[in-house]
Amino acid sequence: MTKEILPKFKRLMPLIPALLLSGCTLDLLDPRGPVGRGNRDVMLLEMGVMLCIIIPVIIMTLFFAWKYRESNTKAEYLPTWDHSTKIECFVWGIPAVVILILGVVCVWSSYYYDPYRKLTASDPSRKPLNVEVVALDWKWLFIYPDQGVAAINQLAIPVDRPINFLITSDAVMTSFFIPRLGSQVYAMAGMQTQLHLLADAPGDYLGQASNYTGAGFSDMRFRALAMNDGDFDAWVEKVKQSPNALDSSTYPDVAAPQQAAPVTYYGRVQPSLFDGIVAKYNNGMVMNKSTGQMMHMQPAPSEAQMKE
Ligand SMILES: [Cu+2]
Repeated sequence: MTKEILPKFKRLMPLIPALLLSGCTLDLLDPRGPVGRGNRDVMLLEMGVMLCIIIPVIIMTLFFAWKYRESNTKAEYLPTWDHSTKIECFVWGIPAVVILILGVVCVWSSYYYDPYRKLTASDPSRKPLNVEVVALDWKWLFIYPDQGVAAINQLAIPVDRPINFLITSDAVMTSFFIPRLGSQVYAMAGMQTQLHLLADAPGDYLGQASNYTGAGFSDMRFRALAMNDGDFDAWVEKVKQSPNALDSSTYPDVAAPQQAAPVTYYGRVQPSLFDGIVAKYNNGMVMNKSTGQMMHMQPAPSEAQMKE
């Protein structure tokens, strides 16, 4: 019985990895923008370089164990051997070359794909879109300062237009990440981090918090909707229709901890609210983005202050 089944099964074994892979979509390996593609290429290149070591080492380990087995009396036997320049060259030379290659790739990609480096669209007349991102417990607030609107857990972005994200947190530290567009960047209270991304195809991409932050963390996700200009303008109009306003009187409720927060639109946003959120953690000070000077700012109220 076993003798009949085993040879048949062996012939099918190469199909097993294919079955395992068909079940998952690997966002990181299927990017939709230049930064995501660059991240993927660097990752694959580094994996390739490392496999150049791992595969020969595994093969040699098995081969040497088999060749110098106790029962093989024909193999070379050197009980007093203690040095081989040839082996030393391999043992030190190959790792040195690998570290050199990985080092050059690492330094180059750190500068080239620096999240703070500004991007230009294929059509340079397309101005970047500013989006202010606030990480809350456990939801994402996206403020569009130039459009005067905001949304919870939904990010709409026009295709082929650079997006300048300015990121902070009004809760614990977490990380802002849209895997198909590339580069994750930390969100920290009192800090303003930056990220420049560009989507080159319309679509609905997953966005997430990639730092564990407690109870509501698993629902701290959003949809990043990349759309053409007409659809983006329509989206902004739709958000503007919302009667909800985001200002210092409504902000504490918006920022209060909430699990699995639904998508919510705000048709009006108080100007400089983002600066106020940053200023909350810096004794009312915030850096002016155009001049780099520190300026005083009315801190955004917190839930505790409203209850007093
Ligand atoms: Cu880390």
